[in-house]
Amino acid sequence: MSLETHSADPLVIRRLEFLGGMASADGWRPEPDLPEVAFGGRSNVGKSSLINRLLRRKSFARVSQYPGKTAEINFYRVNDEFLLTDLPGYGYARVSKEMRLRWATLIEGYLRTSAMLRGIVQLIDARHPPSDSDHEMFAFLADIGLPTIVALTKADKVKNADLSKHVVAAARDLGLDQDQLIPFSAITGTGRDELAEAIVALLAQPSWRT
Ligand SMILES: Nc1nc2c(ncn2[C@@H]2O[C@H](COP(=O)(O)OP(=O)(O)OP(=O)(O)O)[C@@H](O)[C@H]2O)c(=O)[nH]1
Ligand SMILES: [Mg+2]
Repeated sequence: MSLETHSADPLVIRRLEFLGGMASADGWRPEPDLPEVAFGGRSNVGKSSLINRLLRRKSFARVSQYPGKTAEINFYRVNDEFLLTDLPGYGYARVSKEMRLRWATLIEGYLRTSAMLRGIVQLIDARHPPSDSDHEMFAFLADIGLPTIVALTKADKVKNADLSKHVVAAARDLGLDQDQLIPFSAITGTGRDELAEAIVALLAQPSWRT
C-alpha cells in the first residue's frame, strides 16, 4: 500500500535556474547531462503562462505583450533533475520569411540533435482548431518520432459543456489518442497536476532514438 496521499504534488519545485539561451542550431547550449523536455507552440498560445503555472512561479518565464519576440531557445534547470526548454513561438504573421526560416532551422536542429531530449509538450489553443503551422509542427514531430504530450491551453475560455467536444475534435484533427491531450488553464490551474505527472513519466522513459 502506498503511503502517499492522493493530493501529493507529482512535481514539487525545489530549485529553479535559468541557464541561458540557444540562438542557432550550432550555437551554445548547456551540457546535455540531464533529461530534457521541450515546450513548443504558436506564438501567444500561452506557453510562458503554462510554464509559470507548472513551476508554481508568478513570473519565471516572461508573459509577453509582444508576440513573436523571443528568438532563442531558453534552458531552465529544475531541481537539478531535468532541463526544461522553452522554444520560440511559431506562426506569428508579422515576421519576415527569412526570420521564420531561421526559427524553423533552430527548432528543428535542436529537436533532432539533443541527445537527452525525452519529449515535447506541444501547446494548442483549446478554443480553435490546430492551425496550418501546428499541422506542420506535428508532422515534423511524427517524422522524427519524438514522444509528444499536447496541452490544450486557455481551457477556462471554453464552456465546460463544450470542452470535451473540443478535446475530441483536436485529437481527431491531429490523429492522436484523446488521452494524449490535457486541457489546461494558467488562470484556474486546471490540468497542472495532470501535466506535471505526464512530464515526470516522460522524463523517466529511455531515449526514443535507440
Ligand atoms: N484566459 C486565459 N488567458 C491566458 C492563459 N494563458 C495565457 N493567457 C493569456 O494569453 C496571452 C499570451 O500568453 P503568454 O503566456 O505570453 O503566451 P506565449 O505563448 O508565451 O507567447 P509568446 O512567448 O509571445 O509567443 C497573455 O495575454 C496571457 O495572459 C489561460 O490559461 N487562460
Ligand atoms: Mg512566451
